[in-house]
Amino acid sequence: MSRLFTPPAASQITPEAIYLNRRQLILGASGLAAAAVWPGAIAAPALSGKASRYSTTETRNSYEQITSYNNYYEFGTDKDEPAKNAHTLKPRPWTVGVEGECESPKTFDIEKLLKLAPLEERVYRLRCVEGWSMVIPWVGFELGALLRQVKPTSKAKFVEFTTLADAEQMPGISSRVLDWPYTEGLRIDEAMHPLTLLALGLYGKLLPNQNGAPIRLVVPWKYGFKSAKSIVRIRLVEKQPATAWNKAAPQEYGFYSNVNPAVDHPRWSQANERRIGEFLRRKTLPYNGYGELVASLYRGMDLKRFY
Ligand SMILES: Nc1nc2c(c(=O)[nH]1)N[C@H]1C(S)=C(S)[C@@H](COP(=O)(O)O)O[C@H]1N2
Ligand SMILES: [Mo]
Repeated sequence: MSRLFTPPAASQITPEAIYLNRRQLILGASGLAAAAVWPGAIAAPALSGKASRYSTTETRNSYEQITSYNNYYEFGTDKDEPAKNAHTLKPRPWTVGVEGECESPKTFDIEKLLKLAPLEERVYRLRCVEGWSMVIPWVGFELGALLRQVKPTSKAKFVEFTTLADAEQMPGISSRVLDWPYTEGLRIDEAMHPLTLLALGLYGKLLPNQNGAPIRLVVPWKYGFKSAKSIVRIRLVEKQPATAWNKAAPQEYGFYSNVNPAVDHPRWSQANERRIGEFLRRKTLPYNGYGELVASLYRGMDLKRFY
């Protein structure tokens, strides 16, 4: 079998690294839905495994909460609309182009990624800039593992993510809340950070459409909008890329968007948050609680200016 991912050196293999076991199939709720839309589509693979050392031990939000309270404006701006409308998204066939400032640009087929990428479960906090948060058990692989496959050049200083924008599949595209397609960006060191994940599933099942099927970014120390859903292109670039939210309201949404209780959004205090399912608000932590792992990336930067 050809390999998309160079096997890690023996010393790098962690006990928590888990691989897709294709003989062990379960038909979860999302698997049944997928099979109904695409006859012959693969069932949701079982992706359980030991928790990663990057996982939080906080109580997870339920599958029901994670899949029914969403932001995915391509399917409507109300929290319940993506779950109602996203059945029209077709996550197969699907490819992700990885290109730009690199030696060997490649187009990755989603089925091959599912079979060959070193999948791991990562339980992360997700903090939306609107002031709510959830704890979500993602299944995915490190973005850095994919980027290394295309050999970034020294000019690759930033990464731009472009997501699907298809009016036929996405009813929300007809309203101009954002300049579609939804694009996002990271600095290259943020993109290569081991916390930065490309998720293909959650709760051991393939991603439901409303959560960004078939592949979405997860950057847990940044506000949720950085975690772009249904990605079709990843481009290594020299200059800081424009992002959809920054274009829409530059004074509200900066490029960095690190979770920061000390810097308020013009419309929402960022000092505290409501965990979905809880009543009392809790304090928001700098970098969403991941400061020990990521604060060094921003040493010497004025976080009020680079919000
Ligand atoms: N393409 C796309 N990606 C997106 C969004 C969107 O509207 N479109 N919303 C973002 C926002 S604001 C948040 S908080 C998270 C929500 O992810 P979830 O619904 O899986 O919790 O997705 C982000 N990714
Ligand atoms: Mo968000």
